Amino acid sequence: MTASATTLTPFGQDVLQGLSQPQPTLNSKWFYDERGNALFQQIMRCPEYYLTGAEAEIYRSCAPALLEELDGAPFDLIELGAGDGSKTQLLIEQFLAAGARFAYRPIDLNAAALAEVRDLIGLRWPKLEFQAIQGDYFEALDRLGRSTGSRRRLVLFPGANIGNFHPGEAVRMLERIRGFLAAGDLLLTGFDLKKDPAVILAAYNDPTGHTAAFNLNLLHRINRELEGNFDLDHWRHWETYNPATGAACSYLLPTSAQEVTIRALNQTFTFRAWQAIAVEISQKYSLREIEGMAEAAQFTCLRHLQDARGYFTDSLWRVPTH
Ligand code: AVI
Repeated sequence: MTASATTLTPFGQDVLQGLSQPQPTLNSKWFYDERGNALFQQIMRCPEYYLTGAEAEIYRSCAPALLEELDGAPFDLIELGAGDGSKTQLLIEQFLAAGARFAYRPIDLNAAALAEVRDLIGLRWPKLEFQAIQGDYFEALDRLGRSTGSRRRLVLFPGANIGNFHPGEAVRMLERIRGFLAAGDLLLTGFDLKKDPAVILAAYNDPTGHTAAFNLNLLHRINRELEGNFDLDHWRHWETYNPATGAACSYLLPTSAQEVTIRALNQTFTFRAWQAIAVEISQKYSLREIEGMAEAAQFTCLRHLQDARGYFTDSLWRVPTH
């Protein structure tokens, strides 16, 4: 008998649903348990994973462009997915040096990451108004409430996290964010750009194997949390990049036929040799496509802030007045 969906954790429900499809999938949002977070930190330090350095380069110099759009008015700096907050600190430093008046309100699912950011901010800038909000983006935005327009909002959505959604879903998500903003509010979103496919493939195939370990950790997590018996010696990480669509996709591949029992789901899944489980999309965009997304989500695209190599953009959008 299959475990009833109601008795399962959200992780269990999602795994059951994903692995029961003709094309099995696992959602990459489940990568980030404690081990997954540590592995992602290692990926961000890999020289091949250019995204982190490129965005830090942009954050180091983008404050004047942002402040210019804010016209000296006080504002709330809201960050979706605070991570370790290191890039945002680059921005806060410049904002404070320029005399900007603002409160910093990071949002993250991970309570430990938020506690670290709180400690760091408390140490460096004890007088800065700070509010950490734990939860998923929309739950947390709900708690903050809709913008009344009396105090401007600058929302940061960094790290190319938007790329982990299929393009249609990404637009819907940006539209939802817009629902919490008022005319004149700003959204700064990190997008990884289309480029030499070899550079993109290398970023998701580092020779040290951190990305492979990161993806395979999802099977470990199923074994640990849902009493699965994936035999990790028979699964491989595989990456593809399609320059026509801009989709970089990760798969987990069984090198021989596998029968996997997941006790918490009361289910056994069979996989033929090389039958892929799709796990992650990391969508790459052109500047033109990003401008189209801004329009579709009813924002005005103000400017693209890019790194010197043109690998990455943080695109600055405003909610128009009508
Ligand atoms: C978090 N996200 C933007 C990363 C990316 O590039 O898609 C996750 C990642 N997956 C493998 N390497 C990094």
